[in-house]
Amino acid sequence: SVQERTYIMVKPDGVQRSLVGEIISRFEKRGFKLIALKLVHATPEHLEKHYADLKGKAFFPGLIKYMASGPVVAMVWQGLDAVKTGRVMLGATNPLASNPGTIRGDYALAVGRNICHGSDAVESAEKEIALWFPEGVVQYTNSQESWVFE
Ligand code: YYY
Ligand code: MG
Repeated sequence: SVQERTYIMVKPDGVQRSLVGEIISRFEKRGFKLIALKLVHATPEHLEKHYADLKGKAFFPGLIKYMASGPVVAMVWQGLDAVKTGRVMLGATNPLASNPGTIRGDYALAVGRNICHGSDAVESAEKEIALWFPEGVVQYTNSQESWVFE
């Protein structure tokens, strides 16, 4: 749906490597609407909730340590098929398998330093948005909408 929302996050390596603007720019130019954004240095406890589904995986402790190593940029983007399209724009989890033209395919090499996160389903997007933005998202009219959608 046109109202679909996804949670997109620039990970600590993306922030350190000055890729925040680039990643935001791709979502803006594609036609998605930014409805929430903040820079946060998340705690391990918060990140364990975000990645609760992966608890028990061998890479889980390293993943939490990496994600807590610096600030991340937390965002909510809204638009047509935002969850699936967002994942396509990010590329495969392992950057070596990501196509050029995707964010990971253009800027990353290692699975454990893949610079960005995107929700994998509408239900997980709703959970992640609630976790990172308990204060809620921002309501406003974007005048470009009528030019982006039929
Ligand atoms: O949703 P996505 O980020 O593409 O992958 P997930 O399977 O949810 O894993 C989350 C995160 O964990 C991934 O972005 C990198 C890291 N990771 C890893 O370090 N090693 C793996 N073998 C798999 C995932
Ligand atoms: Mg995932």
